[in-house]
Amino acid sequence: MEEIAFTMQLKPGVAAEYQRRHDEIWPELTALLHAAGIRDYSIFLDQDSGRLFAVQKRRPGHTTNQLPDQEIMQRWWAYMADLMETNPDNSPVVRPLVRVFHQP
Ligand code: RM4
Repeated sequence: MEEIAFTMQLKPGVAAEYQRRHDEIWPELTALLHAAGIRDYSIFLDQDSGRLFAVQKRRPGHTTNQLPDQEIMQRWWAYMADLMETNPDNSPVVRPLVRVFHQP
C-alpha cells in the first residue's frame, strides 16, 4: 500500500475543539474514507505551531481523488472550516510531504 503524509494548519487556540470533533468523527465519514481505500490514517498536532501532520496508507486502486465530490466530505469540511486554514471550497489547505526516511 502507498503511504502518504501531508500537513494542514489549525487556527490559533482551537486544538481542544479540533480534538473533540475528531473524537466524535461521523461514522459516515469514516465509512467514506475507508471505502475510498484509506487505511491507518492518523493526524498529529504540533502544539506550538498548530501544524497538523497527517499520515495515511492508500490501497491500490484507491479513489481518494473523488472525495472532494462527495457530499459527506464537503459537509465535514464546512463543519471544520472555522478551525482550519482552508481553500475557498472549505477544503483544508494541504501541503504534501516528501518521505526522507523509512525503516520497515
Ligand atoms: C481533518 C480534515 C481532513 C479529513 C480528516 C478526517 O480535519 O478535514 O480532510 O480527512 O479531518
